[in-house]
Amino acid sequence: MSVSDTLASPLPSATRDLARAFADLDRHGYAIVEGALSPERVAALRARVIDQARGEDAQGLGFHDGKTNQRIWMLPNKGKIFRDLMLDPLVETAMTRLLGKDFILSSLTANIARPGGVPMYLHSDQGYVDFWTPKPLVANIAWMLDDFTAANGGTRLVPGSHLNPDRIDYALEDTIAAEGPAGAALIFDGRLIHGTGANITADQDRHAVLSYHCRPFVRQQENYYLGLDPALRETERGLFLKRLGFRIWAGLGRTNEPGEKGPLSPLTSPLGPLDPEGRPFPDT
Ligand SMILES: O=C(O)CCC(=O)C(=O)O
Repeated sequence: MSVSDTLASPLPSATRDLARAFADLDRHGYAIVEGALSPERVAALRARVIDQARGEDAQGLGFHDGKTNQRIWMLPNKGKIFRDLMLDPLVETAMTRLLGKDFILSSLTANIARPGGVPMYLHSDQGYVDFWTPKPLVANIAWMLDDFTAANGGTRLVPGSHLNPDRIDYALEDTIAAEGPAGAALIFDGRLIHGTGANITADQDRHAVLSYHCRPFVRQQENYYLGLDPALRETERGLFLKRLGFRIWAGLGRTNEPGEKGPLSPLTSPLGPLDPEGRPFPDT
């Protein structure tokens, strides 16, 4: 498939047909899956995002991009509703297809694009890799918690740019807005050029949760080894811990435990320097 093939076929629109969505992903680098979230789930997630955003501002900890937009980081710590979203069957299916079955979470964040927000710089989510890769190393799902429109900051993207090995600079004029109804999931290849759109409405905030994933040898955007609430390490599901990367994969991520099977635990007393008889050796 080439960039010209992409340009020759109609651009993706919202679909409930997963086979079509995956064909859109291959050809255009993105797909819009309609009805990925029920209206009840959209309402519950949206309400939590709004409350959390206000709560973080109230504590003076809100993370703001520019004057208006707000990002909420580390959602795995911020409610079971987000941890359940992380393990949604659509995530499992789409990310396995794009990144292989051992994909891990890179970050789980909310992004609120508010009126007056300027367009985010155009980038690919694997832009820190300074060469093109024939397969994606990372991939993203933007869960639409409002209708996404060109006016309210629907994600701008350059269709087919995932297939362009020449890492050219794209301009806003090269982009289109991803549009879809609340509850849709915008799935995109990590090589696709994109960015949050400008919200030019008078009064419509655009809410999204972004489930960003990577292959298991890529450094994650959020550092769960340091940042995850330690209580969750004790109580959460095995799959949750696997998706955060708390397992040995292909020999990577070892501590001192030999096994490759289950999630690793933090070392409470790491093995230190020993003398030949196995006694502690002074660490001076
Ligand atoms: O919120 C959006 O529309 C896209 C955000 C984005 O581009 C990103 O997080 O990399």
